[in-house]
Amino acid sequence: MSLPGSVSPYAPDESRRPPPGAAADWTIDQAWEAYEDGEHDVWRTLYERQADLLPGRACDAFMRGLDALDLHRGGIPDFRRINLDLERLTGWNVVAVPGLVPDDIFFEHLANRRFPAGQFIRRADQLDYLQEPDIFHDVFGHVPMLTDPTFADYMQAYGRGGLRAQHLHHLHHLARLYWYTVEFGLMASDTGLRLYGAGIVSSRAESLFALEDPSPNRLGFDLERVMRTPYRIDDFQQVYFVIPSLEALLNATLQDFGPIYDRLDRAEDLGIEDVLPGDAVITRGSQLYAHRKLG
Ligand code: HBI
Ligand code: FE
Repeated sequence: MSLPGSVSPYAPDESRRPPPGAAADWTIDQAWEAYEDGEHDVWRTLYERQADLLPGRACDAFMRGLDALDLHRGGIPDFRRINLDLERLTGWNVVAVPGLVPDDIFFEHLANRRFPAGQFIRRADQLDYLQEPDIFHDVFGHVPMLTDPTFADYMQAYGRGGLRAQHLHHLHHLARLYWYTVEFGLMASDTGLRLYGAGIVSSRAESLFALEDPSPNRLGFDLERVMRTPYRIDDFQQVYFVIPSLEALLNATLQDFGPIYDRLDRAEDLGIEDVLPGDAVITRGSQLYAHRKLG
C-alpha cells in the first residue's frame, strides 16, 4: 500500500496489462464452482460476525440490500445469482476481477454500472485485516448499497467523474471523496449515526470504532472539505464525514466540478486531525487512538 493521501492507495499504474486469463477490462470468470469449502467457511465466519453486529448500526439502505440480495450465511455468493436481483433493482452488475484494477478501468466499469469485485477471499488467518479488497469486502461491503437507487446513481456519477478527474489531474481529490463516502462514510438518522461505508461495514472492529470510539472526529459532510482532507489507508480513520441522506450525497455530485477543482488547485491540503471554524462538529475527537498507535 502506498502512503496516505496519495492518488490512489490501490490502483496499479495504468501501464499494467491485464493479468493472464483476464479480459482487456480486467474481468475474469468468478468460477464459483471452484471455491473450496474452507473458503465458503471464511465467508460464513465473516458474515456471521457482521450479521450479528450491524442491525442498529448499518443504515437502512444497507440492511435492505443484504436482504434483497439474500446474501447470507450460506457461503460465497454466485455473482450470476445476485446479478439477477441486482440488475432488476438498479441496473448494476457485479463483475469478477483478480484484485485491484487501474483507476481508468475501475471508473469505466462504474460509469457503466458494473462493480468490479475481487474474486478471491482472504485466508482464515487474515480475518481482521488484509491489504487488498477481497470478495467479502467488495460483495458484502459494497454491493448491498448498490440496490438503493440513489446510491446506485451516485456510484455511476462517481465513475463518470473519475474518468473526467483523471484527465484534469484531480484524481487524488476525487479519490478522497470515494474514501470518505463509499468506503468510510457515516449517515445521520432519526435514531443516531449509521454506517454505510463498505470499509467499515465489512470490518468488525471499525464498525464499532467508527460509531462509538471517542478518538476520531465526526464532521458534517462538505464536498470540498472532504476533497482537501488526506486519509489513512493502514488503520482506522481519524475523521469520519456524516451525510444527512443519500439524496444529499448524490446532489453534491450533480454540479460542475471544474470550478471546484480550480479552487482546490489554490487550496492547501488540510491536516487529517484539523477541525475548521466552518465545520459542523458532531464529535470533536481526542485522537487518542491514532496518537497511541503513532507513538
Ligand atoms: N480496483 N478492484 C478495484 N476496487 C477498487 O475499489 C478500486 C480499484 N482501483 C482503484 C480504486 N479502487 C480507487 O483507488 C479509485 O477510486 C481511485
Ligand atoms: Fe472498497
